[in-house]
Amino acid sequence: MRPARSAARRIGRGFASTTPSALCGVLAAALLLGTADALSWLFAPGSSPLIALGGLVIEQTPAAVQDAVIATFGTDNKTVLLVAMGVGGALLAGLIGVLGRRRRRTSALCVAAVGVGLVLIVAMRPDTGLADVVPTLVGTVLGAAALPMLLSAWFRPSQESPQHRRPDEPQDGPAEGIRSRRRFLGLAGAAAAVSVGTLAFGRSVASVTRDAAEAAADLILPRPVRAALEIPAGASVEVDGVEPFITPNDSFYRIDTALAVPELEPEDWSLRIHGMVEQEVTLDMDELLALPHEEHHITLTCVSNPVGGDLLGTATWLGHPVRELLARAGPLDEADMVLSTSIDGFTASTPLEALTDERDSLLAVGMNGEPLPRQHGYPARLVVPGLYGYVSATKWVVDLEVTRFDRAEAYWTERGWDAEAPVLVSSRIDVPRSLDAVVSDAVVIAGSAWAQYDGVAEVEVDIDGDGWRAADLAEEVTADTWRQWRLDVEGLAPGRHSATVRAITHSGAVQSGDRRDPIPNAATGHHRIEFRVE
Ligand SMILES: Nc1nc2c(c(=O)[nH]1)N[C@H]1C(S)=C(S)[C@@H](COP(=O)(O)O)O[C@H]1N2
Ligand SMILES: [Mo]
Repeated sequence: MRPARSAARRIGRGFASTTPSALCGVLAAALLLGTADALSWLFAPGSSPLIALGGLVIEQTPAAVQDAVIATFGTDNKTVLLVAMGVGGALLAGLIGVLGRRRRRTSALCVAAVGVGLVLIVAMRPDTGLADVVPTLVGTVLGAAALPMLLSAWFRPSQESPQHRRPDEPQDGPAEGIRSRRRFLGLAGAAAAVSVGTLAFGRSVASVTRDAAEAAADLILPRPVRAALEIPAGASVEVDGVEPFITPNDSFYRIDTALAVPELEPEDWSLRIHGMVEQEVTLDMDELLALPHEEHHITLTCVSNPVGGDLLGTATWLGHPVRELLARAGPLDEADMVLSTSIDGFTASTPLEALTDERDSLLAVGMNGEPLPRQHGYPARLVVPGLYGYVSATKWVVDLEVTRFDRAEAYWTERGWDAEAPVLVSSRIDVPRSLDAVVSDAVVIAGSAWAQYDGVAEVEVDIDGDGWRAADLAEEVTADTWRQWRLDVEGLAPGRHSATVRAITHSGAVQSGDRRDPIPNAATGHHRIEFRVE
């Protein structure tokens, strides 16, 4: 036999026996996770190992990687995480399956070890009791038991028995081989059906409970003592393709570390204000809603927004001024920071001053006339004009600790981001879209600019590197909101052109053109697009 052919045959045989054993591993893992997921949704809400593992991965992923994922995939970052987890999990499970071809017992132990790891991860989550680990334990027992059975059905009863056959050789000639394959197909089919079925069941129970909870979310918003300014028609430049001034709730960007949105009911909510204060204050939802509420238009921005990106939006927020809440507690003179904590453990460090000065920092319960959507912090969150979300906009907020920057650190600060992060002036071109062909010699270039708390005073556009020209600005609603702008250009010759934008604030800060990554305190650089005139 020629060596090349025998090598090819060996590889072929290797493949033929590796693929089914890897498949056995994947099936056992699916059985483990599917059962655990479904049981958890039925009996111990929030204890799914998938959610716990995802949470851990999010927490442990280096900030630079997270940021790259957020910058590239924006709000889809959670899907990317799930796909990555799926691929990683399938690889590991496949490896365990391949190992199990020769060592059934060891592979079952590996599944059990992975299961115990998952149990520990579930147990590490805040607020877990004994009942929360049961679903994962049950799944683990099933998965560990299923793997050797599947392998035995495909190959032959056991490698650990004293017969000296090649492992992939059926036991008693072709007839036994076929029976064994049938047994395998039956078992594998059952395992696949059970895992897909339970997983789908678990997910649908999850969505039914969520819908029910959403329907039951009957927080009645208080009438504001101070309503938001009416948005003047002049706040829009009336150009198709420019993002509307108010971002609807269902298209508002969402960024957080929560894989499963916390389900916090108003009757279970309370806020504790403590730390360096004269007196601790605790407030439940009825008490909060009875306090005077104000409505303000505020643009919220994510520090991870890349140049030209869309991780920002403007809403009309309804809330009680944080300034007044803090005044009840009486912060001590030495304090300079408030560490806010969410029900899921996320923390943000906000300069005390930004919460006590005259700006409209809110403990918000309403967003665009509705209770906060669950994804955006139901039943209460912070909104602070002029600071990036990660240092101020804690959703599902339940705790405010008055402290000092040299005493406490927040979630993202521990991961390399700046402890303080005021919003940098920035601007974006929405129209034309990059590489659009414009069929006219009267070109409209338009977009938005923002510099919350300072406010946008000027926007300038540079066409083809010919120098900055002043754009027409829409009416300013407040210094805390973004501002639309447009520039009408005539007489551009057919062919390729570029446009670059920059903004200048009321206090004279000019948007920097230096290209810089978002970490540690926001990207800088001018948004530039290219388009064709035809
Ligand atoms: N509990 C909690 N609050 C959070 C976060 C989080 O991960 N967890 N992320 C912050 C970040 S980084 C941003 S940009 C804003 C985004 O708010 P949104 O999702 O309502 O747009 O929420 C902030 N509040
Ligand atoms: Mo963010």
